Amino acid sequence: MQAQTYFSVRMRASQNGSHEEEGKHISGGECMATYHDIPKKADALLDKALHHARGNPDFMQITVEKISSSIEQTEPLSISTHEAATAEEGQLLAKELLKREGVPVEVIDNAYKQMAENSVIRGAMLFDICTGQRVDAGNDRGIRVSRMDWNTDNFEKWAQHHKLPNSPRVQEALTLATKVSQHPGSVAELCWSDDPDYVTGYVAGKKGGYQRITKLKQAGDETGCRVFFVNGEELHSYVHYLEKQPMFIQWRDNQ
Ligand code: PML
Ligand code: MG
Ligand code: MG
Ligand code: MG
Repeated sequence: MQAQTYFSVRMRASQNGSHEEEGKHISGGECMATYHDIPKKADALLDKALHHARGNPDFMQITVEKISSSIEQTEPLSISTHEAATAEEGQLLAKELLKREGVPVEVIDNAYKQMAENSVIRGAMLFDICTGQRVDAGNDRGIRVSRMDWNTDNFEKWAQHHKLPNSPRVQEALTLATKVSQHPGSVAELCWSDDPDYVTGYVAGKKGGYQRITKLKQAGDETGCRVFFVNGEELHSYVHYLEKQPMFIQWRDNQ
């Protein structure tokens, strides 16, 4: 049990009404804070939502909840970056990397087909690699991974060591991908941003770690993707892990 009490702080913002009112999703974010740090962390989320390339929100919700369960701690996934000259080249590589993580081709194809049909999902779609079927509720909410964070000082040391940009976006994405990958039922993740000005995405998995691909879509495209490929998991406990199990990422900075 950690000595400190932590709080989950999460934000979602939309335009033309709330998400429930079919508003356009603008931004979301999650972190964990001590009581003392809640104002600072909530302010960072507020700032993220108010200055977003997808537009200005007219609905925002920031939720603060005390965390009662003990917080796990884990190392970030290993990282690599693949240069792609075009989105087509990047997408071919993404499919290849998913295959290497053990996702069957038919399941990858089905996921891409469903992605094209449901382009506005806010959270993640879940696909079972045994049946190829989408196994979350199938609505436009998807599953939202929550209750994770990576101390910024530690992240900055990690970024410097790996000669990567000191970017909150990479920090958030690698935090999420690491938490997801930690679960024994997770096989792989495929993600790219719904921000029109950000075209780098990644495939993450237990074999290859966090594998960035520098171009997965055209600039200006507001269609994002987040898919988790799972291996025959009991869904209720898997989703509970994604939404509720608190986790800190901590890099050993003695290397
Ligand atoms: C997002 O912005 O929603 C996801 C970004 C994924 C890629 C981050 C990176 O490694 O550059
Ligand atoms: Mg985003
Ligand atoms: Mg954070
Ligand atoms: Mg704006």
